[in-house]
Amino acid sequence: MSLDRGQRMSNMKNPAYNRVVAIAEDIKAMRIRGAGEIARSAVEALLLTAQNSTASNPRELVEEIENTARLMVRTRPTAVSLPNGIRYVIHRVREGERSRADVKSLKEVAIKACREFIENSRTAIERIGEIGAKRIRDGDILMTHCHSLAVLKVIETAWRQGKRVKVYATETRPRFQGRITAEKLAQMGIPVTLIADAAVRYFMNEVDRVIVGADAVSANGAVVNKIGTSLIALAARESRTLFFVAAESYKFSPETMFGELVKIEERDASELISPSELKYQNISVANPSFDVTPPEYIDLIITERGIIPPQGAIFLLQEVFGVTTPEELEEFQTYELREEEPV
Ligand code: RUB
Repeated sequence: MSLDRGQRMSNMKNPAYNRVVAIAEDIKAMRIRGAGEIARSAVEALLLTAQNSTASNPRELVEEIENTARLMVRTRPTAVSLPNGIRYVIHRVREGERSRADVKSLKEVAIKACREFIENSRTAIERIGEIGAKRIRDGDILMTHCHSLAVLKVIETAWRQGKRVKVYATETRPRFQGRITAEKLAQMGIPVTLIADAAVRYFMNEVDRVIVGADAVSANGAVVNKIGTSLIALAARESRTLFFVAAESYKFSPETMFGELVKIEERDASELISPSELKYQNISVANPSFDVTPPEYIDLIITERGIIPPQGAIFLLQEVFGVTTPEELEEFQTYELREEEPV
């Protein structure tokens, strides 16, 4: 995968190198997926790198960790949780290096930062479950899209509190993550109906609340989530159905405070149709994996710090990432400027 030769050679000395590459490949191939899990796995790769490093001095250790970070940010471009997780660790490691820590204590700094991020991100999901469940009423009919751990936690918590909800889960083509959602809900005994993505408007009048996850939240409160989310938001708005987003604060995109736009991942055409089934050479296939729901279509965003209106995204970003400079953001970004998809 895309490290230059020198970086690769230097990291291959690390006994965990193959495991680190396997994590990157799993993220790319979506065996590891969902913004939260992607971030935790990327930080897990940094943890493995730090734990197994045989670096003889602090600089070598920092370079190894940075190389793993570079490998990770090139896997999937849209989930901002990934660069945010990486920056969390790198920031602390560099601070440690600046304070002239020796290689042993710098290793400890790195390990502590990785564990902290992973632990905090899990606690954040629990908190979102508690906070979000307050906005679910007994008897509510819910609709969700794709497979989001944050959303599942909200529904699970409400259910455990005795709120008898029913859920419509969209299939979520082309990768069918909605089937995972349906299975997870069914395992918890929650009534769930799997529907085609195209059936969303057909059922929308019955629905009390739509709740989806996020891969990125921008400074203006727009939410980037699985392709099809913005169409569901449109249908919800038309029928005056509330539209909620469940997103941990590490999914908020600091770059967007400086005018960057979120990069939308374009996945392989074969996810839609195999080349052998495509009868005419002149049919092109487009497969964007995410879309952008504008803030006007979103009633509230449930974060572990509390519920905010989408217009409050900028304040949360300033609180969480206020000290970060554009230069610091640039280094591990997965973002690029695009004219056609303003966020
Ligand atoms: C997953 C997706 C999820 C968000 C939030 O897309 O769009 O809604 O990532 O998930 P993909 P979570 O399957 O392409 O990764 O709440 O688990 O972080």
